[in-house]
Parts: sequence; structure tokens; C-alpha cells
Amino acid sequence: MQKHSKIFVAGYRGLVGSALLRKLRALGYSNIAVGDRAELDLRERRAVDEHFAREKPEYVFLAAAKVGGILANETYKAEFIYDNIAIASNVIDASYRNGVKKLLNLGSSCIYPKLAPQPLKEDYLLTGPLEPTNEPYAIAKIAAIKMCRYYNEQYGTNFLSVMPTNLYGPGDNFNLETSHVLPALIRKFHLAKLLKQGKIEELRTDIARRPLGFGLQLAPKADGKEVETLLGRVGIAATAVELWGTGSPLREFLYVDDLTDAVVFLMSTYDYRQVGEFVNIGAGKDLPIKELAERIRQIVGFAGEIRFDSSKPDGTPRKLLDVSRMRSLGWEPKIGLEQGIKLTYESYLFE
Ligand code: GFB
Repeated sequence: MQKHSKIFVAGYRGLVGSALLRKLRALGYSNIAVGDRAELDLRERRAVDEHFAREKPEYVFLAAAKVGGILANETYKAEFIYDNIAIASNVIDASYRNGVKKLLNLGSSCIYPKLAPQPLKEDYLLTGPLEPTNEPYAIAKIAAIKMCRYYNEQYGTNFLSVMPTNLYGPGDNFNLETSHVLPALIRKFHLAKLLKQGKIEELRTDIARRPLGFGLQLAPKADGKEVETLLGRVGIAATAVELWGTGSPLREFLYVDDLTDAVVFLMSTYDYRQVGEFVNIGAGKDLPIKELAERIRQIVGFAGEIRFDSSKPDGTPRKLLDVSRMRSLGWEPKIGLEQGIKLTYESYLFE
């Protein structure tokens, strides 16, 4: 991939796509096509074909997907499987038909069987049943890996797939209904802190700026009591914050700039034959949700209790990636969890 190569970043408005654009621009790649969402719906085959015919990209990063946390995955099952299969098949096939030199497809660690041995090696794919809370998403991601593989085998394309662990960072989704755990916890503790400090105006501004989710809205002149009642409905109080599940599941988190560093490195350095069917990208260590919550509580500075609502789902008990293949290719993450959470909280406050 050269500095002047034509690059298409599919999904440029998401957590990964937006970070990828920042990274590519910072590295001096200047010929990047993103496609305006209004005219380019990646689920529409014709729109994708027209975009490829017009832009003729040489390199494609497939970072577009319908994503969400455990609740969104459980609620919007049909959309998660349909949208993700449609996006992947349209972009992968158009890449082949338009002679794209290399494509990098982004998957997710939820492709592995729920009870696979840990850490998860790439070879464990399709060796057992999936975690039910995200099976539709996982099936779509597995389909995309297999498409890349079989296009390479039948058509001689050069399509790479990577499986990142749970990602987080600036530009994340902080909607409490649809977000992943890390941004949800940042927001919950931040709002609880403001409530404890009686900063009603700041709370009103926060809620007006980003939806809370669950259809919750605040009247423009809502008073302190109304704000408190609204936040109570998502488990946020001045004295305690309520989180989902038991807090015992283990999760691994990777800062999004580490991921973009890894994918640009792979795209510039390797062919699919050297990478294999796909490669894991992770931090190499995990922690229980309880411990993550305690760390975020401290960073945000909320002096209150943490409670768990065990009527909410835990999801898979553990999904720690084996990152030895990526290490052997010469890449390691640089940003630790503490630093990553601080950077994400800052971006939440000032973006
Ligand atoms: O990040 P998360 O939504 O998704 O949840 P998964 C991780 C863990 O955090 C679960 C707990 O055990 C949740 O019950 N948790 C505690 C919370 N409090 C909260 C909260 O306020 N919000 C959220 N969202 N979780 C997703 C998959 O699984 O991981 C996707 O559904 C995708 O398909 C993604 O693979 C990376 O890690 O369980």
C-alpha cells in the first residue's frame, strides 16, 4: 500500500472506521474514499457496485458493520444477521469484481464457540456451539471470513481477515441501551458523579447531547427531581450505579488506536497466505467485569457503590484471544487499559 494508493474505508463513521481514517491520514495516505452514508448504503448491492465503479479502490478496509453490546445483539437479531451478511457480501464481491489488490476484513472474537478452551486459538473456529446472545452477529462474521477465504482460493484474490477482541476508544457509542460495557460504564459513573455533586445543568446538557437509550428523554426545563428519576430508570443514582449481569465474566479490551495500528501494519506488510484464514488481534490479558467497573469508577471519580443486576445477561463467561500468531508476525499493542480508559473518558467529556 503506497501513500498515493486509492483506499476505501467502509464504515468510516464507526469506532474502528473513524480511527482508521485518523491513522491513515496521520501516516500520509491521501487518497481515501469513504462514501457518503446518504448515498452509499452498503446493504444495497447497486449502491456498492456504483461506488466501486466510480472510485476504483485498490485497497479496502471492511470496517462497516451493525454492532452493539449484549442487549442490542439480543434485541435486534434479524438486523444483526441480515445487515452484516449483506454488507460483507456486497463489499467482498465488489472488491473481487473491481480487481481490488487487497482487502482487510474485520471480524470479532465472538466467532469462537462459547465454551472453547482459553486462550482462543484461531484453530478453534467452528469447533462447538456459539454464545446465544450474539449468535446472529457471529454467524455473519464467520460467513465473511469464509467468503474471503474461498474468494482467495477460487479467484486468487488477496483478502485478509482479522478477529479483534472487544474494542473501545474515542468515537465509541455511549447510548446505554446499545453500547458495549466499557463506554456504558464510563457514562454511568460520570452521570452518577454529576448527580452526587448536584450538577443538574451539566446532566441536562449531557443527556441532550447523546441519547441515553430506551427511548428516555428529558423535558427541556426538567428539574433536579425529574433528572434523578430518569437516571434511576437506567440504574444510576447519587449513591450507587447498577451494572448488568453478575460482574464475573472475563473480557479482554483493546484500545482502538492499537487495532488500527495492527491493521495498517498487516495491510502494508502481509499477504493472506502468510496470515492464514484469519488472525486474532488482542491485548493478551483479560479481567472480570467487576474489576473493570472498579477501575472505571476510580478514573471517573465516582465515590459510590457498584451493584449488579443478575437478571440481566452475562454473555459468554470468557473470550481471551491467543495472540501468539500476531506476535509472530511482529506486532504488539502499546496502550494499556488504564491509559486507554483515561483517553476515552477525556474524549467523552470534550468531543
Ligand atoms: O460489552 P458487552 O455488551 O458485550 O458486555 P459482550 C460485556 C459484559 O459486561 C457482559 C456486562 O457480561 C454484560 O452483562 N455489563 C455490565 C454491561 N454492565 C453493563 C452495561 O451497562 N452495558 C453493557 N453493554 N454491558 C459483545 C457481543 O458481547 O461483544 C458482540 O454481543 C461483540 O457481538 C462484542 O462481539 C465485541 O462482550 O458480552
